[in-house]
Amino acid sequence: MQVSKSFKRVIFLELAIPIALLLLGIYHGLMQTIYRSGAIQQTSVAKLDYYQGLTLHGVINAIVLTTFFAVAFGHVTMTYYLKKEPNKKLMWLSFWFMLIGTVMAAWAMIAGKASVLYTFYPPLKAHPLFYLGTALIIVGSWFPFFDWSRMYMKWKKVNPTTKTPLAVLGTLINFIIWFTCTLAVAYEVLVLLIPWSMGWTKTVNVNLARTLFWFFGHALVYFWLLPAYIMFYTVLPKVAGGKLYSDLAGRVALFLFLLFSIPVGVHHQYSDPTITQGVKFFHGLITYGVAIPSFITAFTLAASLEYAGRKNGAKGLFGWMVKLPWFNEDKFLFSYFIGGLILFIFGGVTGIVNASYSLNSVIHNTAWMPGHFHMTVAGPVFLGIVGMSLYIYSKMSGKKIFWPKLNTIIPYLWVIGMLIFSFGMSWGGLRGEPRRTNLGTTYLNPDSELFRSDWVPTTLLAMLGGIIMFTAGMMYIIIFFGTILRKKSQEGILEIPVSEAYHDEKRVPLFDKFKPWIVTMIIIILLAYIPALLNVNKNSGPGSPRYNIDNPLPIEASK
Ligand code: HAS
Repeated sequence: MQVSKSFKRVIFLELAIPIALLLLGIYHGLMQTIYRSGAIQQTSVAKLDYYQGLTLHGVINAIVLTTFFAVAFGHVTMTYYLKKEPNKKLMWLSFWFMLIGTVMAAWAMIAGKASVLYTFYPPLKAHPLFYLGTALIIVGSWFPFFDWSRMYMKWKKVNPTTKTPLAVLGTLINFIIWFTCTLAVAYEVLVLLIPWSMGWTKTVNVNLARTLFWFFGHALVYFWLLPAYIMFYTVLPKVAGGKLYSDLAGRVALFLFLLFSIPVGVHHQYSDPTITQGVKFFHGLITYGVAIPSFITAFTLAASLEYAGRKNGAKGLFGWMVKLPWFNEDKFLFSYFIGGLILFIFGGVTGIVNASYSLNSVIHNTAWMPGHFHMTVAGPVFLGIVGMSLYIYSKMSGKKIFWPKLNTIIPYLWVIGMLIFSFGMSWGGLRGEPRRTNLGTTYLNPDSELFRSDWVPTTLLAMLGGIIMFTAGMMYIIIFFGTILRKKSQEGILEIPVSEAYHDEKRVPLFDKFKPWIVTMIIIILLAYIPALLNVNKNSGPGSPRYNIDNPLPIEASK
């Protein structure tokens, strides 16, 4: 499909800017593993300190990259399937909001005025520009959602009985979740954190802020995941050489995400004493519910891949696995997607461990946690994002991929690094190794009386994994920018592989409209969050003053 120059330009910028920032993002990932292994016993390197680096790592990789990509990919899917480009002015407005927000937050982090990690929990205080910057990124991502909703309604009027394309359905569901959950974080930032960070209010209700953050924070992880799921359902079966096993299964899974992505946030707060057990039980129960669409996805994709393998000539029970295009340069998306899916098997299992109230008390705030979430957000999400960014760029620019052979190997290198890293982190976590801690200055420093020899192998494994991932990440960046620097060899068009459905069930109206699902979503959210908010308002005690990460005294007291 032909698209306008302006459309191309926005998409290229939205893909390339966060990938350029990845240089900083993955460098600080590597540095984390080095600090933690005790290979260095310093609080800073190159004038950036440990927590500054960890904040940059989290914000760039988990907020900036994912949000820019979700918007760019949303533009691409809506345009490709509805055959109409979004409003250009809104596209640019959204881009500028997100870019200015990124620059503001980046300045605050690099200047050392926002070492508050990507969760920015109070009482740690950041510079107001950090909060404003993240708010701008979020608001910038809302504009396209409003425009896509308009485009969709127009399309539906003309095609009332045609099934909404799965990718369009997924994009809209993802942004309904996103819009709803970001309302809570917008309130946290604008009403609680900015006035407190400016010193206009003396204290903040930490528990209320945490609860509002997690209203947003767990839905955020599905906002990361759904673009990858859209690719797995609508693109993967095609590039594997087969068909999507069931179109309806995809719809059911997506609508279940709409119901269950938000009302689970308290599973991050099982250890918060302000929230009562009944509320935690309810959120825990729904957390098991939110695993169901992923189980549906696992079975549907496995069946689709088996079908593809058999179509490619496989025999026997497991022969289909061999007959998939693992190293096919022309179908390089397969390598990125399958790498992500393999990691997600482990990411999913560890997530289900976390969801259990009793098991959670063993692993909460330990290294197990980054072990879990790197196999999710740095698994299917990251590999989906970088693979698809390269694909879209190459197709739309008309440029051939730079170094195609290496390109198919990168995802597997990443998977190997990630499995080693996450194994080290998970093992360490089970032995009590804390997360978000510069272990080199204490527990991994042989001269310290706190030295823990049993954390030596775990942190070394994590560092080895980190080095392998860093290498894979750098190779990817070379290939992405190598492709940008190449000469155009064909006409640039917008094209994404589209999987046909093996079981293309007839249109079920319930799975083709949003209203009943949105109403049910709101009811479950109210049931989950009214008691939680009453709890934190009643049980929180006096509010907290402001703190910086490097000083145990409140800012006012240390002046
Ligand atoms: Fe999680 C903490 C529970 C999914 C990300 N999670 C986090 C944090 C992050 C995160 C970032 O209940 C840390 C936040 C912080 O900084 O404190 N998580 C879950 C559960 C799921 C889950 C139940 N998480 C994700 C996803 C994430 C993500 C997805 C990012 C994208 N998580 C938790 C809990 C905590 C938590 C607690 C808080 C713990 C604490 O104490 O702080 C589920 O959604 C997982 C379901 C997934 C599956 C896997 C399905 C497998 C598939 C692959 C199939 C493979 C095929 C290939 C088909 C059931 C789809 C086969 C072919 C071959 C050839 C082999």
